[in-house]
Amino acid sequence: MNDSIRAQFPILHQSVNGKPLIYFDNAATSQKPLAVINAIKDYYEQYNSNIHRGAHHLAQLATEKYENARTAVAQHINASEHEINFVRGTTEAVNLVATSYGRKFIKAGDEIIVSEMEHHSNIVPWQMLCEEKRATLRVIPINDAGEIIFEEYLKLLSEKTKIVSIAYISNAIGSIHPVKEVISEAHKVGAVVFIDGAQALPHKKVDVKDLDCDFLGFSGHKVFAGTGIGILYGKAELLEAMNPYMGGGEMIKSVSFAGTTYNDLPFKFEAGTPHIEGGISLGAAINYINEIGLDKIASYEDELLAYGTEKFLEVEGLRIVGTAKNKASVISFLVNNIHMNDIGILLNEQGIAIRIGHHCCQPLMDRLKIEGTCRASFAFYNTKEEIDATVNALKRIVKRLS
Ligand code: C6P
Repeated sequence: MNDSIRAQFPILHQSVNGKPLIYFDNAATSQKPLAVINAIKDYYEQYNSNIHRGAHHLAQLATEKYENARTAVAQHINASEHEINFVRGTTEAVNLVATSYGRKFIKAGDEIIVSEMEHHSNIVPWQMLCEEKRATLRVIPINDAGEIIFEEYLKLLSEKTKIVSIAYISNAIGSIHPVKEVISEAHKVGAVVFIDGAQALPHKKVDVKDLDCDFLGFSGHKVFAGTGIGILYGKAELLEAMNPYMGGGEMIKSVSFAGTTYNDLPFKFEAGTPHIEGGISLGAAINYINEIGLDKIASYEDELLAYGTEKFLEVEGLRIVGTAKNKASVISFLVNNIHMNDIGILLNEQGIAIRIGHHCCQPLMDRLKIEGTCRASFAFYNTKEEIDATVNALKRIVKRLS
């Protein structure tokens, strides 16, 4: 990747604490290219309006752009437009399915399976559903490298299994799960599968037909779009069978005190005025990454991961947490007995942004018997020079604190 790509991201060209910013917190949220920033700006400067209801020019333009974004997302993941529901993010996507699908189809004694390394947003909604329905949450264990133990998963599956919900890529340690195999095994026992795609969409091509997942959720802000927007994909027949998540405007065909009829997909799940510029920004982001090419992005990030892994291990006492064979561009690490908070603070003093803590994966940290990690997560606009600068800073920190 070259300077012309970095030039598309204005935020990267600044100093923090007198040093050039090195942004390695992409798993938390990614930075936005000019194509996205301008799409949001254009919306407010040229055609801000509510959508789907106005008869006037601005409303028509806003509706067209918003729906074009839905089309871009549908094409990107190989779905149909009516299977693409705009939501606030991955968290809302999981909650929507747990509530709308779960309340209708889960009953006492049923089982829901998640893995030991899920983000809290892919645990808590299922726990809430299990509590309400007296169903049971079962957990796929992981090995020390941070991979799910597939044989153990197979043992958990039974005719009681109704939902399997798993991340494509772990946010905390970067493991890429064999989701296609997870899905096909779940289908053998008649369970539906939710894929948490929050960390996958920014890095790789996700084809819902090829995976045959029943649901997929992801967040716009991790895929170079604005915050507060995300996608829930669901197979049309499942979405049709589910009750609406929220009631209000847009999601109805007609309302009377005798009863209400719901709108067709996808509007049935989109009550109220949506996050219009968010949706438009997501369309712009998807078009942007497709212009670069996800294959190119993925292979460059693999290169960064391989380079970074080798370089980070040069730091005395540094241990990488999460060494799955199949990994995304995330390096979670700890250094001897230096507290992760100290590393985070001292790197920030050098203008280097990483995330520290449990990364909303406390059960994973319990399994690994650690409090948390330092996490450097790379995007395609990062460089090997930034990795070198970070490693040098880490070496200085070790010297100072050991
Ligand atoms: N992970 C991280 O720093 P929302 O907040 O709804 O956009 O995404 C939630 C979420 C769900 N699943 C996975 C795998 C995720 O990584 C995240 C968000 C961020 O790792 C913030 S905790």
